[in-house]
Amino acid sequence: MSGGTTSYTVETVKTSPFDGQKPGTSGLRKAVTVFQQAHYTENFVQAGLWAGLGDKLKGSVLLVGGDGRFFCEEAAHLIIRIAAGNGVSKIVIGKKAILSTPACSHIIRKYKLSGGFLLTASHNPGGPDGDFGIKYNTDNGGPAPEGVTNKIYELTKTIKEYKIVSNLKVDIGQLGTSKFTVGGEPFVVEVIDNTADYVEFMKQIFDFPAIKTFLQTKRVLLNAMNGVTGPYLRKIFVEEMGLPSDSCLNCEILPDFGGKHPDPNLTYAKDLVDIMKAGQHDFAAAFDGDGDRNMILGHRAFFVTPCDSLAVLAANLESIPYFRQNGVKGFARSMPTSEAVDKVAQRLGKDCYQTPTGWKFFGNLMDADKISLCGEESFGTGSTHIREKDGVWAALAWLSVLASTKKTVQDVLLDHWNIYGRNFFTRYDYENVSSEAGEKLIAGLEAFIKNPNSKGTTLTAPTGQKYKVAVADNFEYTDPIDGSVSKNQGIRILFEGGSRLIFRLSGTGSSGATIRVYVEEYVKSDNPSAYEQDAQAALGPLVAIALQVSKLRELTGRDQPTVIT
Ligand code: G16
Repeated sequence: MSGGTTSYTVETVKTSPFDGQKPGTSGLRKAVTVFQQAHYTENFVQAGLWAGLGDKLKGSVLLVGGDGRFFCEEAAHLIIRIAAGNGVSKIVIGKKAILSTPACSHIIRKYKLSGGFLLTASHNPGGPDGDFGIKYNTDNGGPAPEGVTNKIYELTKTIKEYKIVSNLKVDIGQLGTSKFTVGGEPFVVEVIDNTADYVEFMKQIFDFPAIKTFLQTKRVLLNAMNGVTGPYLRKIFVEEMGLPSDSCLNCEILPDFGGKHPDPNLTYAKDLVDIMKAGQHDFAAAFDGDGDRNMILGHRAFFVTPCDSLAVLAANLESIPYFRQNGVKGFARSMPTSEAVDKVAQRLGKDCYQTPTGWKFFGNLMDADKISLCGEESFGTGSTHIREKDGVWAALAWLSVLASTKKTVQDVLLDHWNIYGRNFFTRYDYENVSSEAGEKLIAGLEAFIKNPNSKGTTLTAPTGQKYKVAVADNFEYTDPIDGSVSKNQGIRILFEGGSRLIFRLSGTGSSGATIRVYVEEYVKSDNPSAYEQDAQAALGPLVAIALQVSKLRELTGRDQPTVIT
């Protein structure tokens, strides 16, 4: 492939700012129609280049990859043209702009690229009426830290022009390298295979032959939910591990994810849960649109909460060659994630860090070698192998644990609770609530935590259980590596005995507000009849207190959450 000898000229296009281009928990996510407005995507990409690369912009080498959702290819072409206009020397891009988020992180690190643009709204629905998203990742392969995302936002508020080579056309449907001359300087676009680098990397991290042997006697289902993981699942589980092709479900990447919500949880992956309930399979995993989230199920749809998944992996990392070779440092979890992993850290004598929600907060800890494994209640699990959470990696990690312990998923969990006790955990999501109701709810809780009488007060559930407030605050995080401070990261009501209620507004929605209520109750290991209960039954009283103290029903008019996980 080659762009020929034509010399291209850079144009400077006049523009004006758009409101609301503030990156959320993970990049800018809006309706596709918002991104399709003239200059909207261009402004954000230009601001991303300035903020992300500063004086290293000229001559930089960037990755572009996306989850295949509607508008990905158009956005990729725009990024190529704007990058060319800004003196970027090379773009590395997946064929048809397709790369999973974990693969993007790996490729940036492996080839020592300057950074990259990830085109995804993750688990949000896609299609012309769905959502699109753009995220800038830095040269460590991870999401840009807040310093950079804040700078992007500031730049989008004052942007007056962007640079572009609007007539530059590249065929991104074919592997190979295209060379151009832009303003007298060389500009290269390299289209790479979607899965090769990532699959190769997984083979270095895990013991593929051991997993393959284990899988010979097991029935397994892997659900790509029509997101980006389909081709990765086929390569790894069908071609490498020899599973029958019908083990991998919904593996065709669809621009609208088949009209579904590509979010691997009990609500949006209910089809998989129902198949698992029939009892024909031993293990299942599902992945989100861009492949960084995972849900793990055992026989008869035994659900592993992401919090427990993190804790179990932390306790069993020696099952995985990568950790046997590199050793295990500390662990980290986002604040709303249950304290199950803390208990493993304590027993193993490791540090355990508590960060705000958002994978970007783990980056510094990983780069400083403070942690080896981290995770979030929002179905994210990952390690230092890259700087994003990694769905397929998590499934392989679980299969490694099962292969080495020779136990079922349920028995792994029962044994874990028997040692550490159980942190019952659930999250209630109220999606698409009005922004006003969301803000009022947080304001009411702010008043509760600021009231000096709240600490020490006892809250009583309608069923009589009592919980005494030990701490009530709005979580603030000081990054132990760079000292940066992130305030207002979620209302915490912490009770004596280790139970917790957390309230936050989601930072990944594209309109209105999503209220998240996180509920956790700890039961000690000496009480098997308590820790073997159904989680929703065990958490009922605390959920009732959460609804009371937040006045959620009154403020939102909602009787039921949209999603319970
Ligand atoms: C993103 C972030 C995660 C975060 C999740 C939920 O995940 O990368 O760190 O936990 O959003 O955030 P919120 O509660 O603010 O909606 P993803 O998979 O959407 O990129």
